Amino acid sequence: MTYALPGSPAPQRRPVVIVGAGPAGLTVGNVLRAAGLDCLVLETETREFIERRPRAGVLEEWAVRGLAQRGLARNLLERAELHTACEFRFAGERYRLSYAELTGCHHFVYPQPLLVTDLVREYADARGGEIRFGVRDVELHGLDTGRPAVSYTCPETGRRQVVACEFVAGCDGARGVTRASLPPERARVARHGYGIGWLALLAEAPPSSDCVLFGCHPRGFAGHMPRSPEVTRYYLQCPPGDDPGNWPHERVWAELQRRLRAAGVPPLAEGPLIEKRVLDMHDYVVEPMVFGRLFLAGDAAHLVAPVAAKGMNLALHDAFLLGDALVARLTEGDDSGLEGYSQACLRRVWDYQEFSQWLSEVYHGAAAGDPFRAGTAVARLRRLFTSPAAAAAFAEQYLGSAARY
Ligand code: RFL
Repeated sequence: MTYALPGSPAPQRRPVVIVGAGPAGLTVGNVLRAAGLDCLVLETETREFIERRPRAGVLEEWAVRGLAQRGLARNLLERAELHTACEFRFAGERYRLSYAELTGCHHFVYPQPLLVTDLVREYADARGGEIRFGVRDVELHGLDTGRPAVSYTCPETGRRQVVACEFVAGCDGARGVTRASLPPERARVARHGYGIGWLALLAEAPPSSDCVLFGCHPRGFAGHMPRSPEVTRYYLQCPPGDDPGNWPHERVWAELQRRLRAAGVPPLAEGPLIEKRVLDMHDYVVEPMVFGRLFLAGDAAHLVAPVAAKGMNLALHDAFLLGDALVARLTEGDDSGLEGYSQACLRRVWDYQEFSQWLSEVYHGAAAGDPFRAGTAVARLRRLFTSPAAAAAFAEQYLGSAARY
């Protein structure tokens, strides 16, 4: 079947169409271009927008190694900060967990907009990859045939354009369209809601510690995540669906100071809040991540609430596997990578989801209004600082450094 729309230009042809220019889609595109394969990336936003959108910042060592092996980590390796520890604050005390000593691995802190900027530059400017920004109304066709296609409205002409292809990479994030192309009877979406909100903040203020801080407080969780010498990400637990307007500057800083206070530490360095939004904390996993010629990757396939800073890492894991599998299929006719793709991704995805749930209870138990949950949350915390085996297991999960998933 060929997809042609009346009054539209003749269909173009590419081996792979990638929907979405986030970390997942751009990494897949870079892997394909490095192998000399043609592809097209379709993105609804502008280049300027995606290069500035603030989000994640913590990358695991295996993910950085994977980027470096594919020639995608030059700036990151020069500029990222290395983190070796995190600190829990509860009951007015501080407890530092030096995960690098326990695992030999560390976290790289490199803001997502910088990574996206590097990946776009490498894909479009260095490797000659094609990317169309500002597209509208992306639709997928014929995914369960050998000749799928993707159509979209071209921003310059307003006309529908059709691209015939062999494979579609669905990398359009949590609010994209590709996930909806999986028929419900062929894919299960497993969901989990935490029943809480997080006020996600970016402050123009230097970090107040050399590491990530987790405040587990009866008034709710508070988090401190250094992003750069000038900018710090903070989180405050809040009611789900809360209005960011309920959180003026003074209230935010008073609550952060209160929830992150610990004996012997100076108050947090305050500064203007440059981002303030409420996240509805939830997770989902699509199983399998494949339908016919469509392969989902990253947040399009699974969302993990930012409890343990796992989302971008999982997006990169999928992208490495999908990029390599597409190259093997398109250059050598080897289907094994594509056949095992979903299962190989999901093993790490479910492991990270489980860890995020476990950690969420540590963060939020004290404020659950249930003395039983508060008690078990403190027991989890104390175990990390009384049992070296528990600390080592935590460190391995937090760093994603297990030998196998
Ligand atoms: P993205 O980054 O959302 O990219 C998807 C792209 O697709 C575009 N798009 C479309 N394009 C074409 N057609 C359509 N119909 C489209 N619909 C959407 C979008 O404009 C976008 O450019 O997904 P990807 O590539 O899967 O990457 C996932 C990560 O962005 C995400 O998991 C992380 O940001 C999650 N996350 C964190 N992950 C970490 O590993 N470490 C962290 O420290 C961390 N912190 C965070 C986070 C997410 C946060 N938010 C926004 C919930 C902190 C926050 C506040």
